[in-house]
Amino acid sequence: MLDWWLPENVSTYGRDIDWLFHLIYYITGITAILVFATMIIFLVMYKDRPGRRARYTHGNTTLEIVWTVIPSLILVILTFLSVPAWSKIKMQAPPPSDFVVQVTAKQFNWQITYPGPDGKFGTEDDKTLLDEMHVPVNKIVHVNLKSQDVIHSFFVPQFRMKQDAVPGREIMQWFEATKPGKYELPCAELCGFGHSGMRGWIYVHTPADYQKWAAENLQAAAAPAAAAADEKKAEEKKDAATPAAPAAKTGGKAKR
Ligand SMILES: [Cu+2]
Repeated sequence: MLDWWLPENVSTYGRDIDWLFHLIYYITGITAILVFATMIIFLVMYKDRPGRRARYTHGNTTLEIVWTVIPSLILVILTFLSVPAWSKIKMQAPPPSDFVVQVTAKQFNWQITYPGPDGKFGTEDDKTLLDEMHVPVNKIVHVNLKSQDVIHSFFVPQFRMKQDAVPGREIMQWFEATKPGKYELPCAELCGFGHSGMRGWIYVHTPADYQKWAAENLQAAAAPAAAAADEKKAEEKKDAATPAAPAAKTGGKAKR
């Protein structure tokens, strides 16, 4: 019923999060209505009338116990209801996958590193993109999240995914997107003066489109020299056409 309220869910575990969100929303919504209705009724009931005198009252101990115990119970129940979703998304080891991307947050960009043709990180052929990630649809993607400076937060609203990037730690997260498209990746942690401009995009491709993109952008080092040169030319043309691309490339190369 509240689905219009949230961004479209394109993640396999999004429903679990949305269900909790809606439950909490209904509980707080009903509580707010009850509190405001009582307040308005009391405003009318106890308003100043000729001949009525103000009277000191201590309160009602039974009522106070009731309205302390009920919210406490609701919080405990909510905790237990959240456990399955949180353990599936955050606590258990993520489902195995051969698709791993390294994300290093810095003021004020997302550096997205692919292992390159050798499948290993920290080698010559790694490819780093700035503020863009490309993944295939219906594929479990592991994200190794790091930060180079301060605390950032990797947030993809449509994936219902949010995780802080903490300096000195490497945090493994995962997602599986269910629909091709372009999804915003803002930083959700106030990380400095350029925080509001810190955002990237996640491109979810169909498997065929992803293969094509990867062949053009990740496999270049493995291609024979002639093909690589052709590809470079084609890329240069593409770069000239899209002003954002050269910046992304330079950013990636400058890091290595
Ligand atoms: Cu940030």
